[in-house]
Amino acid sequence: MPIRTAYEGKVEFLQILDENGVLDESLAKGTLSDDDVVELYTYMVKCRAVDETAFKLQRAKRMGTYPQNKGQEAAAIGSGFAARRGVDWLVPCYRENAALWMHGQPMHYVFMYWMGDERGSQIPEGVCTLPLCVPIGTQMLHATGMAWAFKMRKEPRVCITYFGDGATSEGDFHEAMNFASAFQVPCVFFCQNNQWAISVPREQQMNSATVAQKALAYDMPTTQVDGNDLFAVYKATRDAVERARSGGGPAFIEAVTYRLADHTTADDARRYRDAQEVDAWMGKDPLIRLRKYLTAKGLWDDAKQAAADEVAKQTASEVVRSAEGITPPVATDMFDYTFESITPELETQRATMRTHSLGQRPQQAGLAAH
Ligand SMILES: Cc1ncc(C[n+]2csc(CCOP(=O)(O)OP(=O)(O)O)c2C)c(N)n1
Ligand SMILES: [Mg+2]
Repeated sequence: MPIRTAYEGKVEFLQILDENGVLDESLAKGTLSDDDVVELYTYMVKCRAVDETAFKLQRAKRMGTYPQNKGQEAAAIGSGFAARRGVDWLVPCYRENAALWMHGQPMHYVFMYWMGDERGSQIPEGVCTLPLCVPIGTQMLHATGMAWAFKMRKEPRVCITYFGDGATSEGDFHEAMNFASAFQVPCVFFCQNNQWAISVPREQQMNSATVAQKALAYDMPTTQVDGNDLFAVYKATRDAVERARSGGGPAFIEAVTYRLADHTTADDARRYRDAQEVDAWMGKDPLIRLRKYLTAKGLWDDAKQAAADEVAKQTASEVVRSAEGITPPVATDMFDYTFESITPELETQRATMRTHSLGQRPQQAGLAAH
């Protein structure tokens, strides 16, 4: 009996705007208008400035820790722009701030979150974004469940869930993918493959040539895009979102990008990354190529850049003012709003801010003794 092929799969790679700012006009047709690109580039400049400001705040001890989004702005902005604000839900990790802000999450909430203020996880009425998710991979299951609800309720909504390359090594990822595929829910799985999971390079993390091919196992439409190319990210995400909205089920997108900064402010990537590798990716920066493209088209010049930089600087200052201007939460809130009634041991802890078990002195926790 002849052996026949039981399954064959392939993964396509989409790039529309190359590193030199040269656009493939035929692939770009029907994607972003000139006005869109100018608006999104200006927004990208703003998001980069806010990101750099968060880094400086942490170094000045005014923020606990912060994972920079630097270098991954096209992935966040191109995908966020493909989703309908107030209709579709964004279910993030922590490296797509620009998408959340685009959908109405106040910028300073993200700062508050990283300053340790839980109120930074609030979602204003009408904003369809979930809070940042630090436990790697858990949010994909939430997104799948939400998308299942949309399907059952016959609501024309779609979820986009964001995660890193490292997250695809988690069991949660595979459970979410399998469920989404088996139930054909309207969920777009958007992987920001930034080449590193803290200090583990992608090649050590997995033996797959691409992340996108993992979706073949779940029979999901899947594609790999240049994640630093706004046009390619937008086109792939828009196609996936609109297919899901019209009942076509889930889809997978691997955005090939790079984490230009450290993993978080608690990391020093120079200890494990080659400076040449970082330099090479600096040249693929999404802001640089978009500026080149706009300049060559006569849509951008130095004066416009200076104006955009100024607006970005002002926005960053306002974000800091708002995040630091809010009255800090009271430390006893964790007792008052967690338990209906507290035990005598907790009552003592509430009064002294120390636990007997650890023999902790209040000063160690940076608190004044009662
Ligand atoms: C469940 C879980 N395991 C481990 C960690 C520790 N951790 C934090 S970030 C990270 C790497 C994530 O890499 P990736 O998914 O590629 O995202 P990136 O940080 O590169 O954007 C790990 C292992 C965690 N936060 N949650
Ligand atoms: Mg990663």
